[in-house]
Amino acid sequence: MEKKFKRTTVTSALPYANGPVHIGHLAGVYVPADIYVRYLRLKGEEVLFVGGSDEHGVPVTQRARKEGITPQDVVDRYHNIIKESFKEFGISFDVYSRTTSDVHHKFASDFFRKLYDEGKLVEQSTMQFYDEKTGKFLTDRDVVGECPYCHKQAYGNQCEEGCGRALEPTELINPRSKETGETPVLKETKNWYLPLNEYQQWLKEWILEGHKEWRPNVYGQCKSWLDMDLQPRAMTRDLDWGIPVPVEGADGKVLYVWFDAPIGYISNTKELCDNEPEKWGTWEKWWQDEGTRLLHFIGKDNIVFHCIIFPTMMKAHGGYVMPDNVPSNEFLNLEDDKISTSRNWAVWLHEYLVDFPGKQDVLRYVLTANAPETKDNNFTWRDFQARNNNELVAVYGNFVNRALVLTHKYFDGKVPACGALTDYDKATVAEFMDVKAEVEKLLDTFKFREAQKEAMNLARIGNKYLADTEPWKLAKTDMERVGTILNLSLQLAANLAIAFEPFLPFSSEKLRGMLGMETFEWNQLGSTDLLAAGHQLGKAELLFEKIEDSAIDAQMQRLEDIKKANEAANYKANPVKPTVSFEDWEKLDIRVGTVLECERVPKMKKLLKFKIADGLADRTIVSGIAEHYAPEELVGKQVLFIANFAPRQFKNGLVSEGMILSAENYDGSLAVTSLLREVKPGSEVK
Ligand code: B3M
Ligand code: ZN
Repeated sequence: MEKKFKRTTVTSALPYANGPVHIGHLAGVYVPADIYVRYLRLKGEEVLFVGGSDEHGVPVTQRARKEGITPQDVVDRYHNIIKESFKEFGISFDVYSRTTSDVHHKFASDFFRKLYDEGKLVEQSTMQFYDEKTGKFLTDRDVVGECPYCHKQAYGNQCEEGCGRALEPTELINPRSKETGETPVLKETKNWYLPLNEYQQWLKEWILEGHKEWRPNVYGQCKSWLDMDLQPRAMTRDLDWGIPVPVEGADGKVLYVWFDAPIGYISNTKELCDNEPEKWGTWEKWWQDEGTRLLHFIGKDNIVFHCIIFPTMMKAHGGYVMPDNVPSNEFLNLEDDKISTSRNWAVWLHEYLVDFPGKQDVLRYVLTANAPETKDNNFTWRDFQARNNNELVAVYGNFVNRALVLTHKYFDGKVPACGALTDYDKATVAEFMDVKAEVEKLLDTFKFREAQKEAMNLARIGNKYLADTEPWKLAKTDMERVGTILNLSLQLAANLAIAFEPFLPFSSEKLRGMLGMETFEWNQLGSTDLLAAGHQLGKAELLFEKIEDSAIDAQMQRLEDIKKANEAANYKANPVKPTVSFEDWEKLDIRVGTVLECERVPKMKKLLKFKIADGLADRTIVSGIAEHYAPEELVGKQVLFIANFAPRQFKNGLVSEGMILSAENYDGSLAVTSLLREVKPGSEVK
């Protein structure tokens, strides 16, 4: 990266405080941002990492409504859960605050007021959807209906399930109120708009000409926006949860959540700087100084807000630097299915920590290995296990462990002296110096997946080196050579601790302790002098441990259960068949029988053979319910059967004299019908 900046401000999208965070959040935004920030810090660069909770907006009010609590209750609960999850996963924010803070309310309010006073906003009366049942205007997300472009179900502000387009609620076909299902009416209301159209030319030059290096997905989305005519966009809303619009006559109106949320990055910075001015200086330094490079880490559904709307707000306000890059990720799926909070289809971070305590780095590793950088990607539990067992344990952990254990064995845990290097040693050193340049190049261009893969190559080089040189075989004959091999191996292990710090901070910290390294910095990477001869190593411990099948099976079972619960919740009965006459019904002879015997049929795994007392004689009925009942469960029970069903012969000669009635559940499971009260066998069902 050319050095034209003095410092970097890194923001990561403020998650809505309406629920806990899951692996999709971590993979899409927080892990990559954290890797980048840790990398810069390790290089000794001046960097600020801003996070926080987005506590306004309709998702919060929707949750409150569902649970019958206040929006403030909702955000208090989830802000704390989210903040704790991030801390547990080592997401190293310099500040993590919230948009309900006083500092933020004032900052966002002042920001709006300045735009208003300077005539940068356009006042417009429009017809807005209004729910007469509740007496409230409906926000964009409170209205649902059919997308006019792709005809999928869409929210009033965006077609999330379908084409992804931003929408106006009035564009929806067949709009309905999400809360009441009522068809809303249009009612006049006054709001303030940001005239994006006036900034279109500037945006085109700044992004389309000036930032061709942005990721293709980001650049492409911007281009498709800027190729259309931008429209003024309302920055206020008729709603009672949010920051009151600081203008007379604006009662019952609040700032649009996408107006106040990105300002949260700035107000959170201000909060930090006001608290620790000696350490951080002024907030202006991080947002308005020409020497500051601004980066927004976000998910793909936030691109337009960070590349078009927020920059336009800052441009209209004046004084701010523009984002230099917006590394946005696509989405992460879970077991080939879209992650969804409402369907509970997610791996929640706070739950992961209970199931896999101390394994934060494993998840970080797997999420980076599958980072959805260029396209949607997929998380599976089998892959999680395989990457842990075959890469972290077998490659990284194994190499480090061998280097340390051998040193403890042959040199009492003291770093042996390095003798003359063979050509093979030199080639190995050269190889891992290449890795450093490669990892840097990839990190500088936000290619985290590839960068981590390269870092892993260091461990592969180390493993190969030990396997090829076989120091354990030389221990009887040439201790000096053994010393050289282990010295180089330990230097490599020390390099691994540095290279992996951005990716796997907990493991790096542990490894640093085992190697007895005081501190390290990025620029030492590639050095073979990180550990002096004679330096005492700490105790060798395992960096990673194998994950057993049972742990993965438990996770798969959990997902299976969730899928079932969702299926049950979504079950819709089949439409009713054509009407039958009374005469038709009378043709069927349905009777009650008592099960005398019941047994499995050899070689026919679906069949049970019944002996039924039907009041006249005993009859044999064969029924395909063996996968749903154990034979002994049914003996002695009364069942309903069709007595005049034409006898059916099975392949093995068995003849069934009737049919037992069962109901088919939503998931295909069968339940045998029975009576609420006992009757004589042979009783007819009428
Ligand atoms: N809360 C949307 C989201 O979580 C929003 C991001 C705000 S960033 C300023 O996807
Ligand atoms: Zn659509």
